[in-house]
This record gives sequence, C-alpha cells and structure tokens, in this order.
Amino acid sequence: MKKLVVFTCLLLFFSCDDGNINIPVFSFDSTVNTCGDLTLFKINENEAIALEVDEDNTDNAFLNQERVDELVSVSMISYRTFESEPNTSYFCQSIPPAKPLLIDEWTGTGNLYITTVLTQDDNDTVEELDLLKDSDGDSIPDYIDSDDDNDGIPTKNEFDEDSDGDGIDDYLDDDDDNDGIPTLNESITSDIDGDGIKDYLDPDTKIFLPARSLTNSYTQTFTSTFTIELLKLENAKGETIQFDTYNFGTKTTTKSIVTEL
Ligand SMILES: [Ca+2]
Ligand SMILES: [Ca+2]
Ligand SMILES: [Ca+2]
Ligand SMILES: [Ca+2]
Repeated sequence: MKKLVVFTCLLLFFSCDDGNINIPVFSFDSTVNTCGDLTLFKINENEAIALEVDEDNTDNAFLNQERVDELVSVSMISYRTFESEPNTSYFCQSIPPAKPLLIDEWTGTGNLYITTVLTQDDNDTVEELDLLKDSDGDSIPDYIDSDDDNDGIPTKNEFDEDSDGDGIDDYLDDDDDNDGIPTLNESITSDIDGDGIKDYLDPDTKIFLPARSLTNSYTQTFTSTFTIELLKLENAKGETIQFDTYNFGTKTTTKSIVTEL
C-alpha cells in the first residue's frame, strides 16, 4: 500500500510535505454500504472511508424519503488504511475489531449533501409511461397498480392474452371469458364442468360468487446520492487529504407497498 510521494503529488489532494507516508489509493466505486443507524461506508481492498450521519434511520426512515441537495449533519468522517482488506461488517461493530490491523487513519470534516430520488413500479411487465392513466378507475395509476383491471388476477399473470377474443387483453378485461359474470366473481381455481378450462375462462360456466378480495402491491426504490463539499481529512502526522467536492456515491433502498383494497 506504499506509494511514492511523487505519485501523491500528482493526485493533487494529498499534502506533499512528507517523503515517506503510507499513501492510500483513495479509489472507491460508487456503491455506498450502510450499517446500523446510520454509518455509510465504502471499502476498496486495504482502504475504507466511512461517515456517520447524525440522524435516526429506524426502518430506513431516513433513507426512504425524497430530498434535493439537502445538507445533513455528520458526526464522523474517517478514512482508514489497513494491513489487509476489512470485511463488510467492520464498520458494523461498535468496537473496531483488532484485525485487520489499522495502518493509518485520517479524520476530519466536510458538508454532506444528499439527494434522494423515488421511483415506483408495480413490476407487472407492462410498460406504463403515462403516470396518470388509471385503466380500471380505482384511483391507483396503472404504473403502480398490480391489477390493472381490478379482476383479482395480477396483471403480470394475464399479460398479453385475449382469452375471449374480444380485442381486449385479459389484463385490461374484467370479464375474461365474456360470459357476463365479472372475473372477480368467478372461481379462478375450479373447473366445475371438467372440460379442462377454469371457470373464469369458461363461458359455459356461469356461477356468480362473492367478489374475491383485492390487494395492490408495488415497489418503491429510493436512490440516494451523497456528495461531500469541502472534505478535509488529516492524520496524526498532519498529512491531509482534501477535496472541494467529493462524490461519495449512491445507495439504493427498496420498500414493498402492499395494500388491501
Ligand atoms: Ca388502477
Ligand atoms: Ca387483472
Ligand atoms: Ca378479452
Ligand atoms: Ca366471466
């Protein structure tokens, strides 16, 4: 992990007043890991950078909210080099483990800004670009409606079929066999006349049942981008690492929303 000081000078952000320092690579990919409540960290071989956000993140509440370039208070920023690569649980322990051996540590300050973007999708395989379209009129737009015709059969299970040939695909057809009884009120499991066709797809079978219960499910994805302005880190020897703007990286969290209708 030793690098020549000339190299560090080329990187511009290290101080160059020491001819024999353990110069780190300071090269991380963009994926931010999290631990506890709320440590953000990245590990690249024998180096790691971590910071502690001074916020409550119980149930991912902090990560799961939209924000634009919001300044967030930070209680710790630390950059460490090790004798060997630490595992991902390293920063998840209140007392740092003895191994791998810490070679050096830079701590300091910076202004952390977070932008979190929310995207939502029902993952029903239908491309639903019109965010206002609500095919079944249940006030849930198609792109987050897992059952676009409210017939009790998820869109992903009846996509791109037109069982009764009426020109309406099953996922938008609330009477899939065109027998006048809504699919929601026919059995989707029984084949009462034994002809190999389930009742809800069999126009010969007309048995009106109480409506099956409806649930809606979709996924919320929160993508947080972390940027540190005026990052300044210093080790015990007074060597510094500085960035005007350091792109700390991104963290994606997902949340499943399930609603009984
Ligand atoms: Ca809808
Ligand atoms: Ca459906
Ligand atoms: Ca149809
Ligand atoms: Ca029917």
